[in-house]
Amino acid sequence: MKDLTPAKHTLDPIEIASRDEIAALQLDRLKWSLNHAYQNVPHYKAAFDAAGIHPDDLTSLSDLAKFPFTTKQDLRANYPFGMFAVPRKDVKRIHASSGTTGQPTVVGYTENDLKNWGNVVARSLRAAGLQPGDLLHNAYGYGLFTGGLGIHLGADALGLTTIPISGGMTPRQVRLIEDFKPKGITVTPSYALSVLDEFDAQNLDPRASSLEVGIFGAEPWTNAMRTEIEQAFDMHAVDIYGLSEVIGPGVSMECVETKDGLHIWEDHFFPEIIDPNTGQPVEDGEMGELVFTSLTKEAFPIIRYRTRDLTRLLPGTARSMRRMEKVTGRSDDMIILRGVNVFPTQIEECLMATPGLAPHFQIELTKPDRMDQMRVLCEATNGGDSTDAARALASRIKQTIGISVKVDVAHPGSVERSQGKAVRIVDKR
Ligand code: DLL
Repeated sequence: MKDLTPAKHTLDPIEIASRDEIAALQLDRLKWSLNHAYQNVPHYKAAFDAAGIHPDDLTSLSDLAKFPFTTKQDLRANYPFGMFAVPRKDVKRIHASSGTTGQPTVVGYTENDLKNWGNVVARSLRAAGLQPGDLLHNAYGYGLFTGGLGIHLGADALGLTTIPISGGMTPRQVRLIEDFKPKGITVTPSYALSVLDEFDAQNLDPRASSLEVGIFGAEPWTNAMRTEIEQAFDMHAVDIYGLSEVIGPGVSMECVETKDGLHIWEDHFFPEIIDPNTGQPVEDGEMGELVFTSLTKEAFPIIRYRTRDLTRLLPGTARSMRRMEKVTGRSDDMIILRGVNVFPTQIEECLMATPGLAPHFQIELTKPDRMDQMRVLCEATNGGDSTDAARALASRIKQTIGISVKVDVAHPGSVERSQGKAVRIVDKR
């Protein structure tokens, strides 16, 4: 793999500014953002008033903890445009979550917001090792989902040549990678595995492809999966995180030279970690739920948004801005199996460590005889002995996570393939 470390002089100065400089900028912007939300969004005025707090009460960054949280329910209650802080005509773009778990969540962007979004995504793509003039194969879905168009904005801002292929039509993905020879690919890790299968199906060697870096996000994935993908494609694999409510992709990004967690672009998004049960902020380094406050957003300011993503904050390394550890999972995706908390990422780790198994899997939950049961459905790599592999995975899960599960190793191609975000859990209880 080539060294893709970006030259220092190409970074935004704030990426490597001192912590004091960053904190001063954050405090200024936080005051603006709280005022902007309070004055222009009835929900925030009502919520702050009910909590007996006013934007002027904030004199230090830690005062933010006195302000109320915003949840997905608040956004739903204000569907569709009730959380906008500017007149509708000043909103230049609308995106929305898929709404698979209920009413879609609608978000909006002013022209300035789109510019800032482009800049943080450009910063992210640069951190991945891309430079102006490079070719990018963008396989995140285009549409209401923020992935495709968000990456596209950043690619334009950085000066890349973008192939807006979107997700799906996997044979064509491989064909265009072969013909156009992109340097980077932006895609969910699970769909990257489908693309990888297609290379095999077409008898092509993915390691011989032009790809030098893959920028993976929109769903949890493990370091074990990183190793698998890096080896399969002979390219770097880095993590990009974001969510529609905060902006979309480009909230935080892993640097290709360190791959040690994701630097949060703290000049635009202020992070906190809270204990999900008490709502109290915890110290940096402690695990908990990630909470974000936007510092510059005009159309859709978001104050203390509970992401439900679990991670911890770590000090800066390749950049001064703090890092978040790879997301373990969403609190909604935590399975409680006979009293033990389990995340799909833990199953992924066990699976990747078991020889003879392909990286595709799905978890099925059932409740025969009023006892929760978990079945892991996965696939053998070609020619492997599936009985041995199933036994090995079940025993690894028992040893490392402490739960008994049933493992079914099926033929290659039996586990449902993802074209975007993978569905890891099928709950039949
Ligand atoms: O998934 C934005 C995005 C697009 C990020 C492309 C990265 C790349 P939503 O559809 O609103 O936005 O889903 C946001 O996806 O709260 C996390 O639970 C999960 N997620 C996003 N990135 C990561 C990641 C986009 N790198 C939700 N690791 C978030 C783990 C992630 N989970």
